[in-house]
Amino acid sequence: MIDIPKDGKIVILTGAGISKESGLDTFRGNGGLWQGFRVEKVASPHAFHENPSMVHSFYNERKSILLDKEIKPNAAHNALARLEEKWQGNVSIVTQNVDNLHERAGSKNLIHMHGELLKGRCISCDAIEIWQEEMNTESKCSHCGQIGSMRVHVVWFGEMPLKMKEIEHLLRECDAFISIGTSGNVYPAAGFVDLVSHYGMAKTVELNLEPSLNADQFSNGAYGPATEIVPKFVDELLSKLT
Ligand code: BJW
Repeated sequence: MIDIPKDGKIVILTGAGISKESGLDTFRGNGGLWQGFRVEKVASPHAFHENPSMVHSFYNERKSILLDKEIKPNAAHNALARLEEKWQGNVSIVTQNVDNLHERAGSKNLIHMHGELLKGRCISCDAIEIWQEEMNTESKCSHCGQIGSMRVHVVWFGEMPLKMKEIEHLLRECDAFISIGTSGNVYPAAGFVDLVSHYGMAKTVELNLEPSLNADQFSNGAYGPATEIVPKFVDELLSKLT
């Protein structure tokens, strides 16, 4: 159990592990490959330039899985939404996930630092729009009318993650930083715990199936499936309020 003020500011970083038990694959565990490609080979501007059809297929397939009615927020997403609703201080979620399970669970204070799978972006005019259907090399931007200029609105390797200024501000100000279901392979997210520790006295907690690459940088850790350890952690935090 961590000791933070009842009205303390909590920042939660989530990764693919929180959505695993909803039926979405992680990137680096079993099933972390797509048709034999490592994610680095598909999620990059270079891959899109060389083979846009392959990259569109990768994201079209993931979109159709996310839109399957069997895919729902799980007990971990629900617990974080409950924490945001009941906690007396501020709770912010910074997710690396491009799925929409946090918002479907009811989380409101949410930043998608690696973008959103169900949106498209025009590389010609930069307009962003909801895009749930398949995208291909003939897709047309509804803003500027350009054909073939649409890409999925996600952040690939070598691109700047979204809302970094806002995230850095949250990390600087927080009383507790909780990292859930992320392997610590990908920067800048993997460096957040180091930043938080550098900035001040915030408590840092890792909740994961197994210790991540940077587990030793956290002051506390609990290990197990997200649907078990996240609700338990949230219940413990909320029990401080009664
Ligand atoms: C469970 C569970 C259960 C399982 N319950 N848990 C050297 C040093 C520093 C940086 C670099 C470097 N070389 C290159 C870089 C930069 C590069 C990078 O980090 N590369 C690494 C490979 C080294 N980063 C970038 O290019 C980023 N941009 C950037 O750095 O810009 C410059 C900059 C400078 C300064 C400040 C800011 C910026 C962009 C990164 C974009 C990443 N994009 C992807 C794809 C997004 C679109 C898509 O979804 O297709 O994002 S890659 C992929 O990895 C995806 C994820 O968000 C991301 C992180 O993965 P995550 O979530 O950690 O998943 P896994 O699979 O790795 O781990 C799952 C975890 O769940 C495991 O720990 C399991 O134990 C756990 N788990 N089941 C609980 N049931």
